[in-house]
Amino acid sequence: MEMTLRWYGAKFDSVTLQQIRQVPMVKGVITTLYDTTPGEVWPIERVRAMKEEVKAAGLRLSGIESVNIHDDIKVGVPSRDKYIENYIATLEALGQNDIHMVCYNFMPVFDWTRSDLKKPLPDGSTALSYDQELIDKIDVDSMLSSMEQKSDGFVLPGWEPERMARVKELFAMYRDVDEEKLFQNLVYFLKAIMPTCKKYGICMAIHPDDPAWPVFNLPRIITSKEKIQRMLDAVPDKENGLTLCTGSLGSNPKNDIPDMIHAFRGRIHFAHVRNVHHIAPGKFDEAPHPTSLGSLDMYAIMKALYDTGFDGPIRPDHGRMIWGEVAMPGYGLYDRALGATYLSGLWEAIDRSSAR
Ligand SMILES: [Mn+2]
Repeated sequence: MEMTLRWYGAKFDSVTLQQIRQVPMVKGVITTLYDTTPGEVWPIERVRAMKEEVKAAGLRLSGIESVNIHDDIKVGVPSRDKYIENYIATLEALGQNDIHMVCYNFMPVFDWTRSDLKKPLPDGSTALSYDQELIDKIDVDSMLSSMEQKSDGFVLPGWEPERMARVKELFAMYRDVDEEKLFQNLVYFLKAIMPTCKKYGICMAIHPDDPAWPVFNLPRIITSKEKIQRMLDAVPDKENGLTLCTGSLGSNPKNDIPDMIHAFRGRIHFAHVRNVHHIAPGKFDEAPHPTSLGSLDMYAIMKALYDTGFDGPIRPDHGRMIWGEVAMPGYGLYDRALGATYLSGLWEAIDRSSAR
């Protein structure tokens, strides 16, 4: 595995590449052209410049999170073919720059949902949290304004203002899209891009839906072992794979994550490893990374990745906001650095005890 941190680019991130370079064991970053919009072709010169910038800081560009998918592809309207062509052109620009992992998601309207971006925890830190009861009580408009108020001026991934301005229109577009239709639209997209992925050795890593159940009556298709297996089987090329996000899958206590890691062996191209604290069904807080502070067995997760020979990029995921840091919710430096160090420590212990 290669330890990485997510980085949004110098214009958008409060964390610098120089800071990331000083986190023990972190060798790479996962980044994106954050100011592009879904459906746009990424200019090859900009991809090259992004790669050079990361390299100049002594780090490797280990993959892209994300190249977002235009809604026309998810909805499956005829104009999708044009946007798929654009997506392929972006993949070519990445492949020509020797970039081989692309994370994306196939969630309608919202990339991820939380009821609170700054829930105070007993230790005085704040964390993202989710409470289905609260979500059921609010309408989409008040959800948008609370996300904006609590994001400290940062643009949240998947909640870009230009996109959110069209939120009613987006809901209308998805009115007739049920789970099956969304699934078929995903398969159509994957089949169309596979030849390009094979040509350049690009592994596509779909991110699970977060949380792992339908929100605001929108369909969710990457939520459980069975559904993920169906997606992998529908397009069996190894380039069609998964981002194993323990926090998203782990929002549902029924998901046995070490078991999934074994089941999807060879198809996991990227790992997001974080802990969640289950409070009640449909209610959880994002927890510090260590096992004893949340509900997931982080040792068993890292052991399963080790035992299945996982060799892709891995990153700690959302961190709490600690030590007075002001950053994009979930993406401060300090708690993620602690997470990277903790996960690297688990890996070292597993590696050394297995070698004997
Ligand atoms: Mn994730």
